[in-house]
Amino acid sequence: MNQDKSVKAYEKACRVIPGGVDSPVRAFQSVGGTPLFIKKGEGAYLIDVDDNRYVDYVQSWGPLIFGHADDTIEKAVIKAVKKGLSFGAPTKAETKLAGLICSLFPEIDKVRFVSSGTEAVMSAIRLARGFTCKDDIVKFEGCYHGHSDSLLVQAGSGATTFGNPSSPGVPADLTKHTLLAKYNDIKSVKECFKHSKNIACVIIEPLAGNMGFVPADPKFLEDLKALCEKHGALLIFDEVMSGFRASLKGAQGIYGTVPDLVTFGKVIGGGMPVGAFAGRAEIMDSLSPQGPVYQAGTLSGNPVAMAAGLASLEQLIENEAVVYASLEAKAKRLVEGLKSAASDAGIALQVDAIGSMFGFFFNDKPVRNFADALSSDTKRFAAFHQGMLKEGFYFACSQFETGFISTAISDAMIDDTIEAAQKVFKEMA
Ligand code: HOZ
Repeated sequence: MNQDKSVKAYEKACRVIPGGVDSPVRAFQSVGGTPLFIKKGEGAYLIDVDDNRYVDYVQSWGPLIFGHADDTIEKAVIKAVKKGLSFGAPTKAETKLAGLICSLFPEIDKVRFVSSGTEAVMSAIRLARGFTCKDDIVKFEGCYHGHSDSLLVQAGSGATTFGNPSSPGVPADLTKHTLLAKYNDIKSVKECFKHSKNIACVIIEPLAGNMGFVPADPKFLEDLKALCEKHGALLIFDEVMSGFRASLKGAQGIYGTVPDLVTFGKVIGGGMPVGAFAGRAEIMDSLSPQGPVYQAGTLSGNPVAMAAGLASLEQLIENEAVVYASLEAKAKRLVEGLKSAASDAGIALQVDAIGSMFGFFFNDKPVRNFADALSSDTKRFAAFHQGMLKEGFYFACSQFETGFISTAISDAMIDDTIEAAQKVFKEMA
């Protein structure tokens, strides 16, 4: 497979962009080779600047649940673009999208839109602190909640991929308010509450997607909720990845545990930069201008982004039963096929899939937390990634990320993926 043009494009990018990329994981450093430079996306496929086609299991890291350049979303975006790109003033589209979200989640009264998942989480944390008048927060090792200062502590995703789960440039004075607990381990959370009487909130990815794909145990989430209630702390679900992905109601729709605040991103913007945080009116009304907690953004609720989000969510709501059942069946078909192909080659692979999210670890033991995830064989992952790329299949370029199925991916494509994986696993063994 010729990737010369991507290699050249990367060299050129490295001269003017740090590491040649605008988000670290994209650089392919942990899997080797150079990143593909993308010319366009078409349904299930990514097409690079050398005109190679790949079945895309990354889907822009989650947003593209209907695949690339979905017709309905594209039309909605073009219609909105023609009316103006940004106003910095309210539009009815914001109210409509917020209303749609409130109608889906009975426990959500109000929503505020921002431009990214990082911003959504950062704002939700400030709101939780302002509302409870407490300073400390609890996060879990290996969970990634964007790159804001207080949350870049033992973080997953790129931070883990590059072996620096905590970043220089974040003053210790800021992170002293961030307490760490162990995923799926309620005792470690109890320890945090013993240690501090000043905990504003506990934030968790209920389906962790940034240390690889690691679902929470249902009982663990229930216990977490009870513990937060007991101590007067808010429970925040970071559903930037799992929102509208795991099910129409995200992880909440699967587990039934209701958080106090929830953050969204990715699918909620249908491929445009959108994030949101949401919750009960008594909490959300603490936000400025109604309340004292300040949060703002010129591009928040951008009309083009709202149009894409609406087109995406309306399609999902209309086709809920068909879409999610079929996405989950495909995700399971893929991971079960990968597992059996790996096992035929004598390679241990742990797999999981919920809704349209999936993950696999080169590990002989089940992965339930960050330490387990870190014990996976990243060299094997790199070999698999390189091999699959040569066969025309694009997986996330780190062991510590999640895969996504879009409606554009067919059973036949999945079967081809498994066939290619059989070949790659044999070569690896
Ligand atoms: N941290 C993102 C995935 N969890 C990667 C985003 C990107 O590189 O686009």
